[in-house]
Amino acid sequence: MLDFVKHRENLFQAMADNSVAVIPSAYIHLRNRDADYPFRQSSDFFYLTGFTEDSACLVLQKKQGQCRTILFCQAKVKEMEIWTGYRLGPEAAIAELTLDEAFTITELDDKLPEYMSDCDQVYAAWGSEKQWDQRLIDAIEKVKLKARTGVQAPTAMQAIEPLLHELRLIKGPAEIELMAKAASISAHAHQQAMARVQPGMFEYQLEGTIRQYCAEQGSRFDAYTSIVGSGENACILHYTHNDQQIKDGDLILIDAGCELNHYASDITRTFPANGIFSKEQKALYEVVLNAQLAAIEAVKPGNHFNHPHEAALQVLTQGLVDLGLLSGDVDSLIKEEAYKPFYMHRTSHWLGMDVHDVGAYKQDGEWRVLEPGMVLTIEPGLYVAPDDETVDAKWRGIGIRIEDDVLVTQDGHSILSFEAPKTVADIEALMAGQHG
Ligand SMILES: [Mn+2]
Repeated sequence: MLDFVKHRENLFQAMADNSVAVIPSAYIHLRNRDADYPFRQSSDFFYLTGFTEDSACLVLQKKQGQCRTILFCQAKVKEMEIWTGYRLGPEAAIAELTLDEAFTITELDDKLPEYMSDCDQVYAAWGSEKQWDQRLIDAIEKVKLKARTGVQAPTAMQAIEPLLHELRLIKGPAEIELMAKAASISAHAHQQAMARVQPGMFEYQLEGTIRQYCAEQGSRFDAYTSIVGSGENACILHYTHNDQQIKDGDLILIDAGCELNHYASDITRTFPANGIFSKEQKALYEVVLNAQLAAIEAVKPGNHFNHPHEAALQVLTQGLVDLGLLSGDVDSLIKEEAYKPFYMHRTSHWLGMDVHDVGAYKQDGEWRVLEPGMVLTIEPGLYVAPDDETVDAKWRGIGIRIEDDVLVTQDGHSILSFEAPKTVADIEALMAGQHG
């Protein structure tokens, strides 16, 4: 079970005394006319509350060592609930979410100056959303108006991210369990896609296969928009049109992962539409796979965040030279970034509640050292542009990426997404079983 009270306690501990933190929920965004996008709670807000409604705001006050948790949320209004569904309401929220106080969201602007009075600092995600910046500044102004009554107004606007996102970067046991489950569901969904693909299908139909499987396994939403790129589309890094017909002889790159109770998975696999890699596809695939394995080996406590990337670059560049796509001395080619036309992105990002999760990548200008509880992706790739005249025509239009979710453990790492097949032999065997 996720322990939201514990998350708040950890944040309180990091906050300076005599300070207030303000963390708003996410908004509902309009898609078109009266239709909204599906609502997704703000990760920061959910991490501290477990509350999934919109139009809410969390206020944490630490004053003379005393910590208070206050929630503002939508009032319980029967007529509104008939249209938009159940609301918890402030009264029930206190016990349900273990709060000290709760009010309706319409009371926020009146109450905020009270909570800020005689506090020195206001922690918030300053500079993220103009309306909130203005709202908080208005509240500070209201406190200043009370100066003659002896009330002190806050004197510092502090970024909440360094405190809160440091906590989110190190995952606890319940978070790791959720992420492992999400990764397992997604890994099996990739297996389903491999098993069901047929030349002639449209990319979005394979996308549908993945979503349906994840839903059957208890995931309501994807962690991000799935990328299903066949043939040359695999060379477009963030391809999400997913509307082309899959051809015999294509490779298909699928970058898809489900979200489970606000925790993400992020897996990429590349496989042949007809179940058998061509000679060129296999040659490039083996290079990417070996780069990925080398990068995963570099995930361990004490190594820094960039170690896996460096390991991947070494193998990828060597492979490009061996296959004749580049020529020259490998170390010089890496230094000159000669690999960039074929590998233009980085190897890793943090993974957590957000697919590109929070947490600093560098500390004091140095790549950060990996610690147990961090989760990162390892996702090298090679992409040969369809119009790349510098290489033999047989390589053009091939795009490959292999991505796993890797947890840093005490003595190394654990691959959360290990159930998604990735060797040529395993993929071809799985596909042969289903096609034969
Ligand atoms: Mn990724």
